[in-house]
Amino acid sequence: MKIIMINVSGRMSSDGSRLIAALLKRAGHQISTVFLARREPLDYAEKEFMELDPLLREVQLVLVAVYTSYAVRAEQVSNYVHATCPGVPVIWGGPHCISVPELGLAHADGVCFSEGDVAILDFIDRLESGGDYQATPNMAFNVDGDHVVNEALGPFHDLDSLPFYDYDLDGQYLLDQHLLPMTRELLRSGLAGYPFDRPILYTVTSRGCPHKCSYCNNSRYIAMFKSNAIRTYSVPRIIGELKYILNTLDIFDLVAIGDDDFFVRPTAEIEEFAVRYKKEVGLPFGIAVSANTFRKNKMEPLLDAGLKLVQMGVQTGSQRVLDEVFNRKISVDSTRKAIADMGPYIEERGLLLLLDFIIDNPYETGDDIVQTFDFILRLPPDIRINVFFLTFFPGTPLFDRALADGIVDDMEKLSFRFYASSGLALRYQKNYETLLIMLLKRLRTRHKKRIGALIPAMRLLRSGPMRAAGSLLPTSLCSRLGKMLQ
Ligand code: B12
Ligand code: SF4
Repeated sequence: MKIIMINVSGRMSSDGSRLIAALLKRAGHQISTVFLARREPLDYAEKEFMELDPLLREVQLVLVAVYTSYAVRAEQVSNYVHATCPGVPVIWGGPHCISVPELGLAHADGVCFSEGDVAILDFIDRLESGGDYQATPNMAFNVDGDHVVNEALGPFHDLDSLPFYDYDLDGQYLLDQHLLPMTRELLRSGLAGYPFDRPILYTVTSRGCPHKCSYCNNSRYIAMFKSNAIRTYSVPRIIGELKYILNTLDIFDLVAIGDDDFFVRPTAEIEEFAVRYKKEVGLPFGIAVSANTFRKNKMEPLLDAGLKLVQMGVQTGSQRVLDEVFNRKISVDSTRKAIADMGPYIEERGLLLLLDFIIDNPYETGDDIVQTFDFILRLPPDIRINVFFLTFFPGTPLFDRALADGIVDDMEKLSFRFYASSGLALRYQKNYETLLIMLLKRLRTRHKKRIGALIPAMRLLRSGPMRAAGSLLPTSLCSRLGKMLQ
């Protein structure tokens, strides 16, 4: 079958859509992939979609890979396909469809609401053979306005059986004003990103997570299967894939392992990975870890193998918010301890430690926010911080809570804002304490060397009298200042 995969997320992702494309190729289908990979503006003009016409003319199936933040774009391109290619099914998949299948069904003929590895092949087999494709497990369909939601298959376990991500540039395109055949140069600049601004090869070597954070998409798997079973790729499979991609495309400067928590693996496996990675891959690499699973004996072999970046979620300095709002069973104290344990590696081994925080959370009090400020204030200057804005992703328990509390509207597209800073204003916490965090983040980023000298002034700013005075600032001014500080 001739298929087009349209990935609407603002980057040339290395996610499930490349895997689905690889699975389809292995099954003998012809698939081209178009990345709508510009970050902003979100909207695409009809003139731009018209560039897809030569590809669309040939295909029998259109797949759209959707993240919630880009759902508007998926809607636009799906409307265009429906209008120009009547009868060609448009099927959505990806995190947004796992979050809220019913939202996808308003614009697509069908959605894949769980893992797609088995479902997509099953669906196409049924479609080609004239079978009942609308009964495909893991998928839901729009049948004359009614939603047919089929059974969910259990978690997919045999990760090693999956093909490598599709990095064959032949048949891949970038759509940004014009349809451009993908080249090494386009991919290289598209994949150059934070924090090093160098091209990063993202990979994911596991699925599942032991936690149940209320703001995370993982909650959908928990709702379906009661837990989000951890499954890992074997070390030979990981190394095999990295070698394959890096040998095919020598454009990457760094490998980033996107697993929610690389340290869910046993120490022996991490040691095996470190030895083989150093010998057979050798590029500097990054991982994400959690304070709960952090162990020095897991770090050290990896540092020896070229580990240069560790990302860890702190989210808030308030234990109350972790417990009562985020349902995140990771204590502030254990997070502090893991950070302290990693401290020496920063100077001795050139490690960049990147900590994630979430601000603009309407469920935080001024005192909660100040606890986050204090947490950041105590961090050594060499630690980099990311300050994200809380996004209520539909399908998560926190979204449901915010909906019940009237904080978000059911379909409000702005609720799905980008959680990284992107010129968006503060929405919920237009107050002095939040401005303090934003100011501190800015000073740490721009005046790293002088941050030590600025700490007494920052302490003064967070003192009771200053907070009392700050509480008199009008929200409109806080909002404007917040924008300036981004
Ligand atoms: C690693 C990671 C990143 C990395 C790398 C992403 C990448 N791989 O390119 C970085 C840091 C760059 C990143 C960035 C972002 N991320 Co991120 N990321 C992840 C993480 C931890 C793993 C993603 C992954 O590769 N999973 C493994 C693959 C196999 O799973 P998958 O992509 O879901 O694919 C399966 C199914 O969805 C389905 N499928 C996927 N695509 C399609 C398409 C079709 C047509 C079909 C039928 C099926 C199908 O089949 C696949 C195989 O079973 C997830 C959390 C998670 N555990 O999934 C968050 C997650 C996906 N990220 C999220 C977000 C919000 C983002 C950002 C939008 C943040 C931002 N605002 O900037 C950006 C944008 C990403 C983008 N691609 O544009 C959210 C998405 C929530 C949502 N409802 O959309 C998640 C779920 C985390 C969360 N908060 O809950 N991310
Ligand atoms: S630890 Fe990360 S991936 Fe796991 S549930 Fe929490 S936010 Fe989601």
